[in-house]
Order: sequence, then C-alpha cells, then structure tokens
Amino acid sequence: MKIKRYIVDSLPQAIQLIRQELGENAVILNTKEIKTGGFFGLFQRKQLEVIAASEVAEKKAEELPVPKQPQAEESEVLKRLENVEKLLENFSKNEALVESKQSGQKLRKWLAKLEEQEVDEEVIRFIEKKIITQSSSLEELTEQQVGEMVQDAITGLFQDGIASEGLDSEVNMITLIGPTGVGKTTTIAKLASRQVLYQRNKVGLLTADTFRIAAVEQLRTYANILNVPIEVADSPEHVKLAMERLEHCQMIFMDSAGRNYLEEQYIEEMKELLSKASKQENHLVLSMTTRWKDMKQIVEKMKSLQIDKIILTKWDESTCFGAALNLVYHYPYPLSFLCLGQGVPEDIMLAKAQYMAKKIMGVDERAGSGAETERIVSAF
Ligand SMILES: Nc1nc2c(ncn2[C@@H]2O[C@H](COP(=O)(O)OP(=O)(O)OP(=O)(O)O)[C@@H](O)[C@H]2O)c(=O)[nH]1
Ligand SMILES: [Mg+2]
Repeated sequence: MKIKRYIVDSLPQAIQLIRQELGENAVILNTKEIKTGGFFGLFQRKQLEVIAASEVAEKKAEELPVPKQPQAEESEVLKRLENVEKLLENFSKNEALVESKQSGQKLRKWLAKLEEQEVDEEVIRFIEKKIITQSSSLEELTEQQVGEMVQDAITGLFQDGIASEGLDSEVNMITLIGPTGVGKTTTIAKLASRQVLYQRNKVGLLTADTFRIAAVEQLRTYANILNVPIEVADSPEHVKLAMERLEHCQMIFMDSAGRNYLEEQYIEEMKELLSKASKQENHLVLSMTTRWKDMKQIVEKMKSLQIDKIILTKWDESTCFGAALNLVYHYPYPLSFLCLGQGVPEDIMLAKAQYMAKKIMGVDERAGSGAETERIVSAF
C-alpha cells in the first residue's frame, strides 16, 4: 500500500494528480482545508490537503504464487485500511497537539513578560483565561498578534480602573496622603500650578507636615512662586482653623507628612478630620519605584483613611510597572494622575490606560508617540 499527501487548490486537481501518480484504483482517505504561506499570519492561502492511498502492495501480493484465498485476502486489505485509518487519526491528533502547544507557547511568552513586570499571579491567570476564551484560533495568530491581545486585555483592565475626572469638579479640597518621599509635595505643586495657570482658580495651600522645617519651606517656595496663600498646621485641630482661613479659595490643596502615617495615633486623628471636611477628596500617592509587595502593605495600612483616588508617581524612574495593574485589579480606588518626572508643573498627566499598558508590555513610548507633548496637553 502506498500513501501520499497532496496540497492542492481544488479537489479535481488532486484527483488528476492521484490518478497520474497512484493509478486508477487509488482511494482518497481524507481531505482537509488548511492555510499555507503568508507573512506574519497575513495573506495566507486556503488550500486543500488530500491523503490518498493505492493498493500497490496488494498487486504484488497477487503476483506471488500463493494458494488463492479470496476471502482471507479481502479481510487483509480491510485490516490494512483500518491500520492506515488509525495512523492517519494519530497523525492529525499529533498535528493538533503541536498546534495547541505552539499557541500556548506564544501566549506563555507574553505571560512570562507580565510576571517579569511583577503583575501578580491572579491577574496573569485572569488575562490568560480571557484570551483563551476570546480566541478559538490562537494557533493561527503570530506572536505579535497574541501580544496585541494581551495588551488589549491590560488596557481594558486599566480603563475600568481610571477615575472619570482627575479632580472632581464638585470638590474644593484635595488632600494628598501617602508614605515618605513618594512625591506628595511635588505633586501638590504640579496640581496647584495648573489650577492657577489653566483653570484660573483661587488656590490655597495647607500643610500638615511640620515634621521637617524643610518640608514647610518646600511648599512655601511653591506658594510664593504661584502667589497663593499658605497655611501651616501642626495638629489636626489646627488644620480645621487653617481651613477656615482659606475659605475664600476655590481649591485647597493639603499636604501631609509621610512619616506621620507610621503612627496609628496620627492616622486616627486624620481619619476623624478628613471625614468632617465636606466636598473633599483624598488622593493616595504611591511611587512606581515601590515593589508590589510593599505597595500592597501601604494600601492596607492607609485603607482606614478614606481613599478616593490614587496618584502614581515616578513612572520615569521605574522599570517595573505591574504594580499599577495589580492595584486596579485588587482595589476599588480609581487612578487619577500619573507623574513622570520632577518638573513642575509639566511632569503630570491624567491616568491613561494605553500609556500604562504600553509600559507593562515594554512598548517604547518615546518611539514616535510624542509622550512629552501628550502629557502637557492632556494633564487637565
Ligand atoms: N523622577 C521623579 N521624581 C519625582 C517625581 N515626583 C516627585 N519626585 C521627586 O521625589 C523626591 C521627593 O518628593 P517630595 O514631593 O518631597 O515627596 P513627599 O512625598 O512630599 O515626601 P515627604 O514629605 O518626605 O513625605 C523629590 O526629589 C521630587 O523631586 C516623579 O514623578 N518622578
Ligand atoms: Mg512632602
């Protein structure tokens, strides 16, 4: 028995070839539509795979001088055909297995990248499941196309975790809370500058950070540049009085000392104070240079204060961005702003899903997208 595989454009073409090569008695065992050629998965051609067999071996057997046993010979052919069928079945099963392994490999490669970026296990499994259920033909996609699907899934998660407004238009007091050195004071300077420069709002600054003299001076410098009033309060009680003195301002930005959040007492006092102020928003400031494990602990600790939104700073200094995705996946606090440098007021922009997803996927933002201009224009 001779078996041959043909890749053709049509069945008549296959029949002609089979007759020429395997003779008139050849039989077609299987036909299947396949895709061939193409470039990175594009422009592929639909063709037909035809498996045909001819009974050459039987003819030889007939020529041998053996006693005629027509019935036995017949059964022999059937047996062989059954074997061929089994072989073909195994062959296509193996082919399917190889294909599914390949598609798995492409997806696994991207998921490994997410792991490198410290996207946590649960989020990775969520993305994997989403992509597998979304596409029944992953094996037909190129690695790049699978990557685009991963990026879309990440963008979708971020889109659900972004605040509809950076600063709520109803709000007249913004408090920035968060650990030491994440950029609270710098971010207040950025936000306040923009209110003064672009929104033409009357702005007041208030600092509850009296732990370091330099901290007050830092904010006072910005207040002087912007020509806006600044109040210093050294206890939650004084914060209340300071707020009254700034009542004429359309927007008050309150700075706080990161160090104080280590003290339960301070957190308790702030909690009471913040719950009293109406029309106010608390933005928790976190730095992208913080490891996810630590960031999670900070959020857990700060949770008892009312967190309305999260600002993520130092995108320019980090190489690992998965924590941002973990945050929106695990916590209900929407992202408001992203800070991308020390420059006041330009290095801030509204949280943007595509930007964050690209960072995680390692797509170079500098390559032609004009990130610099983008962040200045879209900050408010
Ligand atoms: N690269 C980079 N540096 C930043 C960013 N935001 C703030 N910084 C820098 O981080 C350092 C600390 O910033 P601060 O604004 O003083 O931080 P803070 O949270 O007020 O710190 P404490 O008052 O000590 O709690 C400064 O050198 C800032 O210039 C940012 O987005 N990117
Ligand atoms: Mg500060």
